[in-house]
Amino acid sequence: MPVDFSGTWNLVSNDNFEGYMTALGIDFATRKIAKMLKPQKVIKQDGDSFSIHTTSTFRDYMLQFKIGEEFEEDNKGLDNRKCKSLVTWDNDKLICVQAGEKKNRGWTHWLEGDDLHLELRCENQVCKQVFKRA
Ligand code: VLP
Repeated sequence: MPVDFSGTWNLVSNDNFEGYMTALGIDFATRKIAKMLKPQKVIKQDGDSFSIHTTSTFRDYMLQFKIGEEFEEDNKGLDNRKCKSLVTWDNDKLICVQAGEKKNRGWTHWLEGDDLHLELRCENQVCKQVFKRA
């Protein structure tokens, strides 16, 4: 039985989001707003099908995927770059590789105790986010 990420999660910590956003080429004004946000994630997991809805007072981002099936990701409202994205399991970690213009782009989700962890990677920058159940 794989782990179940389903639920509503609130951001409690966000290390080096600034570095990650800069690597993505997000402009200064947008970064200033974005780093103040406390996004919420609503994750639905049904077998190999996932939806991850990240919401905030500023912008929302909806991602839907199936494990092992590459898809076109548009990153609309984020950096708006298109990627070929692929999510796979690595033991109990969910790993996404976002192939495109930016090197080393992707993310990893895992559960640790009662917390949801997210590592966001772009080029040489790593952002570490922790969420608690709402
Ligand atoms: C863009 C970069 C902030 C900053 C400007 C807008 C949506 C894994 C994955 C599912 C993400 C979140 C990416 C955040 C990139 C910010 C608006 C913030 C709220 O999550 O859960 O897509 O990639």
